[in-house]
Amino acid sequence: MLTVWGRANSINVQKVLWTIGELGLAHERVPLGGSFGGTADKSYLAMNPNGLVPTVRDGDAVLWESNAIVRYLAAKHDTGGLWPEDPLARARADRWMDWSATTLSPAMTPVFMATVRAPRGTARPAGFDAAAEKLASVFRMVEEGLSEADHIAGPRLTIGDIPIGASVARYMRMPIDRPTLPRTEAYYARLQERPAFRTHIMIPFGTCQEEWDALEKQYG
Ligand SMILES: N[C@@H](CCC(=O)N[C@@H](CS)C(=O)NCC(=O)O)C(=O)O
Repeated sequence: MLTVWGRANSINVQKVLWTIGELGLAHERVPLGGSFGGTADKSYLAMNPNGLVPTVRDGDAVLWESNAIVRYLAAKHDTGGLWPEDPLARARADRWMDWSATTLSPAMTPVFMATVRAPRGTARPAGFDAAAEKLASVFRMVEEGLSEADHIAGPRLTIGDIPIGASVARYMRMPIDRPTLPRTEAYYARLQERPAFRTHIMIPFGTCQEEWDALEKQYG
């Protein structure tokens, strides 16, 4: 049985839960982080010295870093599927995971924090428009990346789609202006046909403690 530590509305936790859902693995989840706290507890830091979520335990093995966890689960349970066997096919999927961590996520976080996580009524910070434009340019790359196939690294779902698909769902639901991205919108619709994506990714963001608590009750 896998154990996942992390709140349901964290994108990095969601990537792991979506993967677990795609693979049909039994698991339990301990809500942690955000308004649930617990990330600075000694016992948690002993498992994850970053004090961030998610953390996963599989038997005696403890892992942190969401993309590494996704890769591990896919390689262990779905070689030839989520985990492409061919090295080049795998690198094509893998690069989107790395790109997501190094380029997409840093561009998305400030915009997400300003539009979704900031308390209601908070003015948009200086530099917001430039940050939103930077984010749009990042998603134009995703749009281009989807020009040859239905998924980010080929015709079917791979590890590469996990961070990209989760991020697309965030971007499409943020209250901001977006460029027209027809391929990305079709991709987003395609992902929503997947039960595991609907269960773990298509949940409300939650804007305050009460909503986060309700989310945990509903989706926990
Ligand atoms: N690179 C890490 C980043 C983890 C991360 O930043 N997690 C955020 C949530 S998305 C977190 O723990 N924030 C503090 C909190 O939720 O208390 C990963 O991919 O696992």
